[in-house]
Amino acid sequence: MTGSGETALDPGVFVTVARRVGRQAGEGSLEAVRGSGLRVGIACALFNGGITTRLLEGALGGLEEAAVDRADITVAWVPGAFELPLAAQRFANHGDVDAVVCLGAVIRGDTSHYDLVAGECASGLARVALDTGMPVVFGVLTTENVEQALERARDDKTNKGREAGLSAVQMATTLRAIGRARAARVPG
Ligand code: INI
Repeated sequence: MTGSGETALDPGVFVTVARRVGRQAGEGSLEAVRGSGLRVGIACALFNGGITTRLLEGALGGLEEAAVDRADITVAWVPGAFELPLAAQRFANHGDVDAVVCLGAVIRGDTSHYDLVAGECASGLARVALDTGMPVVFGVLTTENVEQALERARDDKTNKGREAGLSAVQMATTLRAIGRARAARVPG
């Protein structure tokens, strides 16, 4: 999930870093994140719905693994990936959530304006996250063909929706931990 071979994370790094810093914020593994009490919004594109609903299955599975209560999860359907940033912005400003997961599938073989849809979606989601301070996770597949998209939406631990769900919990808890570290430095 976080790489393979030479790019994979060595879990021992957290021990060696701990010896050299005052504090670390956030879990060192997506598998270890815990999200009970967190509220999560999921925006899911209907375009290429055969793929995006597999991502949604993965995301819901990931949130369940992380112990997020189903009552704390809201799913919002949007027409396509282009609309995901606006839904994410609404969740961030008015959705009463701690993190937003955005799910979509933009497939180059199927569209001449692939770059436009994928690019606007990615930059829009990044903008929402930075403008609002809300963790917004990019669970959008951008692939050359349907086969590649299906490969990333399999019913197993490699599902990119699962990774997006766990990443949302990771970011929400890490940002909270950074906030706590800052608060701890304030006298009184
Ligand atoms: N939306 C997607 O989510 N994936 C695509 O591959 C795609 N293609 O092929 O164009 C797509 N287009 C729709 C777009 O996201 C908007 O919903 C539509 O343009 C209305 O604004």
